[in-house]
Amino acid sequence: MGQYFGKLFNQLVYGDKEVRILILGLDGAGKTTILYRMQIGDVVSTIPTIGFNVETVSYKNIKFQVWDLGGQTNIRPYWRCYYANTDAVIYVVDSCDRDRIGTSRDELAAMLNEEELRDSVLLVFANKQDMKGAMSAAEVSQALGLPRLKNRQWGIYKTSALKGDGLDEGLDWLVNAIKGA
Ligand SMILES: Nc1nc2c(ncn2[C@@H]2O[C@H](COP(=O)(O)OP(=O)(O)OP(=O)(O)O)[C@@H](O)[C@H]2O)c(=O)[nH]1
Ligand SMILES: [Mg+2]
Repeated sequence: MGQYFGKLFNQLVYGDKEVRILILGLDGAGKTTILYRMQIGDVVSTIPTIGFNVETVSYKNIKFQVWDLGGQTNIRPYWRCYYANTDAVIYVVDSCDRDRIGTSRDELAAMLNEEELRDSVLLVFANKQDMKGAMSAAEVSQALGLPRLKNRQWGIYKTSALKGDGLDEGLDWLVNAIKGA
């Protein structure tokens, strides 16, 4: 019964449309690892992404079209080419990369200023929690300035893409946030 209504709800709200999600964040944060964790449920070996990967991922009866964009400095300016019609952004942070958390905050702030992303939901993954010295979710949240965000539905979850921890919790939040948006 629940499944029936879930399906009906999805058809009513989304029709055949897939939910469009962008995975963004600095190079090496773990975006591609997360994409393939979501899609095949395992760790794949990655190389730095030049351009993008796009995959369709089904989660809780919803079809996501997930775009994973390369995060190197010289290709970040191209992120904006993908912003149109984006339902949610998953912003990935390497929680051990204290030196570049300020850069990550600046890139996030610039992105959230874009008109095309005005209605997009923001899910932050404080990734690499399996490593010693990782910043807590609260530290990452503060460093990114999340508590000061206005007119934005956001959530932060600590994850280890390597171990598969925290991703489902984050995606559950995302599904509810999108349904409620
Ligand atoms: N210890 C640890 N390593 C991780 C985790 N997630 C990703 N990595 C590693 O971090 C490195 C970079 O991961 P990628 O997924 O390629 O990073 P990316 O964000 O896609 O990087 P770009 O494509 O250059 O933007 C790889 O060696 C991953 O195995 C994690 O949760 N813990
Ligand atoms: Mg990548």
